[in-house]
Amino acid sequence: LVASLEQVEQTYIMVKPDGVQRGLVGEIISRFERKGFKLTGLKLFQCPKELAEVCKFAVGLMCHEHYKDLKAKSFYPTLIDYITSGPVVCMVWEGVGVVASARKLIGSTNPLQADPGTIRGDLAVQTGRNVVHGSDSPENGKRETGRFLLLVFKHIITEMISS
Ligand code: RTP
Repeated sequence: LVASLEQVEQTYIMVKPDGVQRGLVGEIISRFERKGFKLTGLKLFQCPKELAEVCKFAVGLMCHEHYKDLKAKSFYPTLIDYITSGPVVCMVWEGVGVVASARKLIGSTNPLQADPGTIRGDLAVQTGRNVVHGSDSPENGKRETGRFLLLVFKHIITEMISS
């Protein structure tokens, strides 16, 4: 009843290539499950680097709208190299207050400043290898979840055409 009175949100969580490579997918999923949020989407995806650089759609899928805002930053090329260096695990999690709560579970961008008990605080040391992404607002949660669904539909349609 409480949940029905409050706003159920969706957030887009992405285990970055270092998290997948280090075998942290289960650990990260487990933290969201134990907190009590609901997993409503899951897909392993690898973005070809050429696509990430030239195709707005793919950059959006992989790097989210706010990465576009980071385009002028000196670390942007490194960020693209990092995010396209291996498969990522894309997820949608649902629940009341899930956007802000997920950011707390994830911890500060710089893992050295992230509190112990958070994913980055416990499992990472470098900003450029900070294991996981989470939407930073309910609006971006909707936007990034929308892109995730497009990615899944695109995959299903490609499979249907090629079979
Ligand atoms: P995210 O979008 O990945 O959840 O990260 P965030 O909101 O905590 O941080 P944001 O400022 O949006 O930065 C996005 C990602 O870019 C990389 N980064 N590198 N100085 C650097 O080298 C630097 N700063 C940011 C990180 O991977 C960060 O998560």
